[in-house]
Amino acid sequence: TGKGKAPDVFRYHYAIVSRIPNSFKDSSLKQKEPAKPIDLEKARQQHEEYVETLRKLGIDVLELPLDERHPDCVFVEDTAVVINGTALICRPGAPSRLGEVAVIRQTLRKELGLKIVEVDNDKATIDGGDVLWTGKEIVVGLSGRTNQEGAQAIAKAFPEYATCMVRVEGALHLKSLMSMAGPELIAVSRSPAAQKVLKRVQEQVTYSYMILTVEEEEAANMLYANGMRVHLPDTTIPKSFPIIENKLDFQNRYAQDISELQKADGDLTSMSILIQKVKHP
Ligand code: CIR
Repeated sequence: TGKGKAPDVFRYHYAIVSRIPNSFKDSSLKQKEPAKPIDLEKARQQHEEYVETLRKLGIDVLELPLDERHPDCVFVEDTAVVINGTALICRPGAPSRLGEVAVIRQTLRKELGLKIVEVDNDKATIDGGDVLWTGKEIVVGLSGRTNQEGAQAIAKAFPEYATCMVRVEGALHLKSLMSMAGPELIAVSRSPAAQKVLKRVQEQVTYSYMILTVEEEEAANMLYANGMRVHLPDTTIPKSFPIIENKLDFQNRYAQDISELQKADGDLTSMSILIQKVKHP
């Protein structure tokens, strides 16, 4: 089966991922107390499978070497927002993660030739996990990690698109609660926390979107690229899996288990930065 048709905005050529350091096991940030112990070998295996899955989508994956000084470095999504050839280098809201951006900046600039934009307000914090690019506009979650100054920096970096802000509670990031599951299609769970934030999104956005309602909160984070979806497996999302499986236009899809990364609050979008091919003049 060929690759599905996707509008150009969701057609990606490259991805940046980062390998998992040993420090991930004990020193990565975790919301849940007590945290479940992480099986490092299994985490690495799942990450390798994730990379393979990205390759199956036709994406050329750049794997950065692991960085022991940054236990959360596998969650590259939080370090940069890349839309349409421009990369905004984030200022992650967790102080332990600020240093992760250096290698990402370098890679985006030198290896991928993107236009780099820096945040010029040192009060601003941004985690890329709070930035939902719908293909038409940008929704920024104001969370424990991303503040108003951060949202303003995003709006300034991408003046060609409308940017709106929504308050996020009860989740680490906006994209822990919703994600794009197709062109003009937002996946979101039935959970009260997710529905509350969805309502705020719908009040703020310029376009209207279709909604795919799933059951488990973590099922709402999927990865849509090149006409295909990557979602969690039935072992993780038993109630939502049949909903996803039965969607007729979801023929091209991959189930990817990331259970060990979820223990550190990772999700499918958090482990890659997706990038379109830049047209050099
Ligand atoms: C953190 O707390 O920053 C990491 N342990 C998890 C970040 C996950 N990022 C994301 O979903 N965008």
